[in-house]
Amino acid sequence: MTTTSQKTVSALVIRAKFSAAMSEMYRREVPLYGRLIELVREINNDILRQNPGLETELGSLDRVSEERHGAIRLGTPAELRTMAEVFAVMAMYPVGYYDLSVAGLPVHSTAFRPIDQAELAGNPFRVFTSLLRTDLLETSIQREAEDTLVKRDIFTPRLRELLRHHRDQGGFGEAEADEFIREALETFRWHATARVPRAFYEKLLSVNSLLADIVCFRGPHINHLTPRVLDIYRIHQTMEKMGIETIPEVQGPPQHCPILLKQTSFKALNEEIRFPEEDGGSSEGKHRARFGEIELRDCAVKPAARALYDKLIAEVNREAAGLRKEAGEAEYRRQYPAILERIFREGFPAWNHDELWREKLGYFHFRLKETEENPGKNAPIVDGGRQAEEVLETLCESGWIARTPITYEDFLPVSAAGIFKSNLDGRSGAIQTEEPNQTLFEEALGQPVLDSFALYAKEETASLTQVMWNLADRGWVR
Ligand code: OOG
Ligand code: NI
Repeated sequence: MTTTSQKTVSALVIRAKFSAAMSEMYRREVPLYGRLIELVREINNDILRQNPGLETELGSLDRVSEERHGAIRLGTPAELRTMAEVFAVMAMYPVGYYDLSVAGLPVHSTAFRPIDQAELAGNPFRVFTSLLRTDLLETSIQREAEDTLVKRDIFTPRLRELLRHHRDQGGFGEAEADEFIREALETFRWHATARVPRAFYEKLLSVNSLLADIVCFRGPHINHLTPRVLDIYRIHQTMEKMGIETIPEVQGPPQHCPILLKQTSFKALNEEIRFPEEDGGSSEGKHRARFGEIELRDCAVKPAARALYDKLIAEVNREAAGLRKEAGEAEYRRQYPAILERIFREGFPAWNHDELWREKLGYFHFRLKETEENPGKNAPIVDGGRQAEEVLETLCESGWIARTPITYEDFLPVSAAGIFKSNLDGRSGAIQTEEPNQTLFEEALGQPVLDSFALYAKEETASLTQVMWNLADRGWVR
């Protein structure tokens, strides 16, 4: 081993650099993305200036404005497995299973993301990663798609070598880390030349446009990169005013319901591409894949609240779809926010963080304050015989415990389906079988996906345990 004298670069540093490099590449590929990043920064700056306490609650402006997720679509189990290794180098692990067959799409997905509190606080970069489901295709198309996919390698030979080094050495030195970032980035790059003739592309497109997007190119080009904004309605309106073609509705819970995730996006660009033809020449065409998205992240919620959210959003979509059919797109766009608001006002019981806490619907992080943070107040003396829950309640009320919502770090299948669908080519067909298959996904991945609820619960419990330790430590328990 030659690297003993070389310092190992942490997963966090590699992830932060990789996320920045990806952002830089996407900014060059899709200039509109660069403009949105600037807008987001301005809005975030503004909001943090007006709400001084917010910065510590959410992390610094730099963290919030650096924060983003991307998305890719892979073709084969082998690609998914190697991708999982690439992400593991950056301490990003598969969390959750998302079934998109319910939306007529031949993919299922997971999100690779950091899972540890310190890793998330340092840089929460995530990648929504989908895998083609050839099991939902007709046998002849299935065979053609698989035959085409097996002939490509989406990873550079050097990246494969570096992954082997990482396995053997358990880490990267600085030069290797930089090389890893450069080589891994190649997998996410856009290629304006397809790998297949135009007729084949169009055949796949007529089955489903995701199928064409996945099978016909050299790699799984990053299809969007989403920054985190602190006021999603403001950016949605700004985008509309700028003449950017947005999706008609902000996806997610209503404006004043501070849970989960809200998202808006601009529609996929129709980009020029070239097809190699069998006669040795080439032909031209257009392809829709890459778009822009912005999101707002709020409090993670417990399973019961999540089930309620899913039920209400399904109701909203049913009613709104009816309206769209009867009254058309413009009316749908105009009335959607009111439908969303009404159905949630009737059905969802918590509209601020205090209510989420009281109703036991949200996940929270607790911290015992220092005496200097409560000048002039006596130390709270806690009766050791009381239930932990009561102690917690009292200390929160008396201002000795700081309670902050745990940020939702994952995605929403209904929102994702809406975003996928708004970006399909108009010529796209839909898949008819609705059928989740998590086992198939996990077999492809070579490992089970992690349960996000368990991760949030663990984070909440760890902070409570810490509070109890600190109380005992300071001699405040009698
Ligand atoms: C992924 C769409 C889902 C999100 O934020 O929900 C997504 C894709 O189009 O590949 O990114
Ligand atoms: Ni997204």
